[in-house]
Amino acid sequence: MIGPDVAGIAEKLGAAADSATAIGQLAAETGLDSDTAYTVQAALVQRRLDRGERLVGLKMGLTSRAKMAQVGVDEVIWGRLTDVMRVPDGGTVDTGDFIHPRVEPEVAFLLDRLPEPGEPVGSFTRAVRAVAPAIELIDSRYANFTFSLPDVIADNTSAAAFAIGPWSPVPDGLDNLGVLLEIDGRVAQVGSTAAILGDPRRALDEGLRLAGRHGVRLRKGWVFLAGAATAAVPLRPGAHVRAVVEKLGSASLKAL
Ligand code: OOG
Ligand code: MG
Repeated sequence: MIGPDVAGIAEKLGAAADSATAIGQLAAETGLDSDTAYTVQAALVQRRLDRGERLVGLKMGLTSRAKMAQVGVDEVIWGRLTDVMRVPDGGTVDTGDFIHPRVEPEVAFLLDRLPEPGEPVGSFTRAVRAVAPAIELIDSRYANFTFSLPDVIADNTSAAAFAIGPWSPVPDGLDNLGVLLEIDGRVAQVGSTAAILGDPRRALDEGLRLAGRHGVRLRKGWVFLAGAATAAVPLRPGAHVRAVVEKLGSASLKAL
């Protein structure tokens, strides 16, 4: 049997991102399942690496009920981050580079000594050197930000840009810190890190396990986004965005 055209789907998604033009969903018509969708994701990100981008980390998606409910997909997913997606803390993004950008508050980990593939994380403080508040800018390449599970996996889990606030040493507890997303100084979303799989440290176990299934090894020095604790909010031109995580401080960006 001939399977879905992995290279062709990756090319369509890459062209949609490059031209900031939405496309229709592809999984149903091409018979794409979640496993093959990760192969499409690898090809889509390879397109970026081929033009000189570097892999700098991994992001988790749909690790909170708020996110699952917002997009109507209820499985934890993961995607790849490259250097070009990183915006300096306090930096500027151009909304014109994206289709329908949304922002969400995240907790970032700076990875250190990780277990061998297949091994559990074991000591979190060995695996993670530092933690930081972060903002993820997501931009589904599908029209109306609407997708199935394989569609969003193939689309590199809507990854588009991210900003990371100041790094802090790993605090004693990460499981119940208040999270705020502010737009122009007004609170747009409120949550707790408890919303992230009960404790964002679990996101790392899930990331190691799920990425490991596809032969992807997390690296020392990589950034790891644990997944948003709240729903995402549309990013409008001119907006000042700040994500605040209790004990960790804040990350911010401005939109043109
Ligand atoms: C998928 C990406 C989800 C998160 O933090 O849950 C994600 C989407 O919502 O488009 O990044
Ligand atoms: Mg996210």
